[in-house]
This record gives sequence, structure tokens and C-alpha cells, in this order.
Amino acid sequence: EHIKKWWKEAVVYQVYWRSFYDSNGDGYGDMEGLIHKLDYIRELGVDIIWLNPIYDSPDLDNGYDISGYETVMPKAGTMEVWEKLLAEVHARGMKLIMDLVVNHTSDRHPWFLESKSSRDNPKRDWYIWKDAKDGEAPNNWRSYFSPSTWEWDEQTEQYYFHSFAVEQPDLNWANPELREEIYRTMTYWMDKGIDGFRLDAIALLAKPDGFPDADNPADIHYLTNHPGLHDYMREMNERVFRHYDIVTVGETAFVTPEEGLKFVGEDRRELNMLFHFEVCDEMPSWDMLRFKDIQRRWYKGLWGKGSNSQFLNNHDHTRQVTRFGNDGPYRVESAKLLATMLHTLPGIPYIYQGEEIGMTGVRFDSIEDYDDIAMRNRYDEEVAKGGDPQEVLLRLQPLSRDNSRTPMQWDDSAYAGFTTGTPWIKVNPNYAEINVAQDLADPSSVYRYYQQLIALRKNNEVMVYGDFEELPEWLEDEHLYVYTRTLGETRWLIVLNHSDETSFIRLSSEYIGPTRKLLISNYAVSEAESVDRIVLRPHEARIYEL
Ligand code: TEU
Repeated sequence: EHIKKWWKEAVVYQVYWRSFYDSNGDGYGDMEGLIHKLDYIRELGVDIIWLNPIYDSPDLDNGYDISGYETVMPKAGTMEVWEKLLAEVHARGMKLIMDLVVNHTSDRHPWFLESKSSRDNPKRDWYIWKDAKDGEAPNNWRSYFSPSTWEWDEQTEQYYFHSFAVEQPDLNWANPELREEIYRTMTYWMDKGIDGFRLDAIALLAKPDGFPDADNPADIHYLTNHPGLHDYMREMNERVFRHYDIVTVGETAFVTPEEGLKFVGEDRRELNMLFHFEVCDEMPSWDMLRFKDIQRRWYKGLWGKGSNSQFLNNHDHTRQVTRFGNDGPYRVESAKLLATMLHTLPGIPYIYQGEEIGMTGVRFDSIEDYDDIAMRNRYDEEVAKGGDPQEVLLRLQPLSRDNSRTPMQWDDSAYAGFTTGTPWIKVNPNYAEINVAQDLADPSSVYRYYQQLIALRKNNEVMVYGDFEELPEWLEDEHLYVYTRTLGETRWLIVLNHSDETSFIRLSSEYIGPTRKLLISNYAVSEAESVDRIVLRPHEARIYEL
């Protein structure tokens, strides 16, 4: 019952270009540098590159504060280099999807400068302006990056709304003129030949009438999924997406499977793929029982009706082997286990740059070493309220977005071979042990394992379209994750031991047949292994064909 699509069979590789490879020694990665490394990405076997924003921007939120939708930020390169990048990606048989931020712009976008210039400026209503209420902000909402979603403008004596930083005013999607302008700019990029969009913070576009106060201002779910949102999404599809053979991915915070299906249901004509955060937002550290529950609900809610993604880290969430695995003695096994899980669960797998060599999170000694506006604002806010600076720093470190933004570790030369200049953010000190050169030279490296996993997907449709079913014996096990994928006559058994202890699995006869074949594992497995009792070493993963 699956409609086959090229993007359903794809593996996506996310390039946070400013931390990927610096070609001109200014300390920032750039698109020219990315072009130099495209063969590295291609050899992994991935199909789609997701490029974080490269548009003109004051760069306060690392490109997510756009001041020009059709011009390129000089740090990233030029439009000519971008055209070359697209051609080089296509020449290698890969696709390029662009990250597009349409919930808000930079406060230095010309549209906002006009909008804030006077109450009767024609673009006033392209943003959200409100009078003070009893001399205060219109309501009690917190923003993602600041204590209030409202910023007072002295000149026109009104507040403007911002879901993120003060410098990121939200666009007013209720304004049809604004929507038309966004569709025009989307078409501009589509007509350049890109293969789709990753749509940033897309669940925030619709705002509630009257902006009522929240019962609990700290629980910022109120920023998302308001009535009218899907009218915008359907109009966006109607005006732009449906005219191209592309893939569209919605970054949707705080959605349930039911809400998520509204975005990606095959009959909905909105988006193709969901990129939801239930794991990253609701699971501060690893909890196999909760993870299994999340996977069950999403499988039940979406499978056969709409497409989901599988990931455990990105540029906003710390590195998976540190947060959800073991980045110490079992780092390599753990990185391979997490990859095996993400590539065999139902959904399109996303690889965040560096994940494929098992890069880890970071701990900088001083707040000055951190760049992320979310972290810096939170630190300032908490210290201003009397928090002990050292205690606040230690508490914010594990989930700081900078954990994933340290430079890609290419080799053990200065600055991990990322730049010949001074990097914009410090390199993780473990780069001498963890780097691409090392992994390419080692046949049992994390990189080589990812290559094998991705090659499996190319040759086995069961990984893409196979039904998912957990073995009942281990539903409630807090370490073992045991499930099958089935497509027609093909049946795979995946066994995962998510712990530092050795465990074992006793299998009933239906999983032991004479045809059982070990396809991949992250430990050497002796053929003498007894067929009905599998011993799983710490963080051991295996895929069997039954
Ligand atoms: O992130 C959106 C955002 O912050 C939430 O969706 C959050 O990521 C989610 O709840 C998981 O915690 C996007 C970009 O990825 C981020 O880098 C930008 O800072 C942000 O939008 C504003 O554009």
C-alpha cells in the first residue's frame, strides 16, 4: 500500500556549512569548502544534502535571522558559488534541499525596517504589532530565546511579536500580501533547480486570535499548531510545491502523531515529510521505554499514510552518542548501535555532519566560548535573576546547541583541518582521536559502518517500506530493543542492546530458521553462536535476514 517516491528511499545528510570546511581561512566554513568535500559525502552513500540557511543575515542566530531571501551571506560565499554547489551536488547524483525560514525574518530585513518606521507604513501589517495592555506586554508568553515574545518599539509606541530572539520578528501570515511574497521567493529558489525545502519552525505560522495569556508561560507549546496553520500549508503547496518534483520537510515542534499527519498525510497536499522533536524535546537523556513508546505511537499514527524522519541529533540538539549513547569506552559501538537503530526504524534517516564518525558533545570552560544565542540569552537571564554563574553554565552545557556546532573534525592537524585561520568556535579537544582521516583509514570505523548501513538500504526495500513489529517478549525491557521489518517474503530481525551490560536474547523457533543470515553487526560475531540464544555485548547491534 506504499506509494514509491525517490525521497522515501533516501538518506539525508545535514551540512551545517559554517562548521563544515573553511576554504578561505576566515574561520568560518563556507560553500566553496563544502564543494571540496562533496566526494566525502557522496562516498558515504547519502542521497540528499540539507543545507542550513545561506541567505543574507546579520547572523545573530547563525543564519536563521534572514535579512535577504534572494542574496547570499558573504560568510557562506556568493550566488555564483551557490550555483556551482548545486551543479556539483547534481553532478554526483545527489539532491540539494534548502533550509527556509518563513516564520520570521531578521529585524534588519528591509521589510521590517519599513514596517517599524510608522504605523501607516504599507508593510506595517507584514509583522505583528499590538498596543500595550495596561501598560504592559499584550500577554505573558515566553519566547524560545527570551523572557517575553513582545518587544516595545518606542518610535511607534507598540509591541512587536517574536517567537525567538528580539532580533527575529515574526511575519504576519494572516496577511495575504505577505504570503504571496513568500511564495514568490520560494518559486525563485525552486526555479533555480533545488530539490526541495526544509521548512523552519513551520508549526508556528498561525497565531491565536487575541493572543490570550498562557496558564503556564514556561510551557511554550502555545507558540505552535494554531487554527489556520493548515490553510497556509495547503495554500503553500497549491501555489508552489505541487508544481515541482521535490521533497518538502516540515520542522514541527510539539506535534502529536495525529497533528503530524495533518502536515504529511499523502492526501493532505501540504508537506512530504515530518521532522518532529518528540524525542529531543521530551527525552533529556536516554530512556529506552519512552523511546519505544514514542516510536510505537508514531508508527501507529503515520505508517502507510505519511512519511516521518528518524534522527537523534541536528544543529539544535547535542550529539547523539553523548546525549543518548556512550561517548566513553563504548563510543564506537554506541555510535554504530544508534545508527543501526535509526536506519532500521521506519522513516527516512537523517545524518547530522560528524555523526558518521561518532563526534561527541563538548564542554567549554567559559560562557565566552559559547556562541549560541539561545544559550547566551538563557545564561544572562538566569545570572541576572541571581543564579550562580558557574552553576548556570554547568546546567546549560549538556543541552547547549553549540555541542553540535563545533567544527567538523577532518584530521589531527591544527584546528582538526577545518580552517587555516582561527575557527569561529573552538574545536572539540578530542579531534586528535576522533576525525575523518582516522575513520577512512580504519575498516571497522564508524564511517565504514555507516557506509555499509546505507548500502544495505540501497539493496533492500524492506528497510524503506517494510512493516515494523516489536517482539512481544522485550516490549518492557529497558535495555533491549528487538523488532522485525517485513516486506513480502523478506523479513529482518534487528536486535539492539542499549546498555553498558552484556545481555542475552532467547529466540523462539520462528527466528532461527536455516536461512537466518547475519547482515551486519558492530562486533565480530562467531558463527558458532548458538542459534536460539544470542549474547549481546554492551551496545551491540545486529541485523539478521530470517
Ligand atoms: O528551530 C526551531 C526551534 O527552536 C524549535 O522547533 C526547537 O528546535 C524544537 O522545539 C526542538 O527543541 C529552528 C532552527 O532549527 C533553529 O536553529 C533556529 O534557531 C530556530 O528555528 C529559529 O529560526
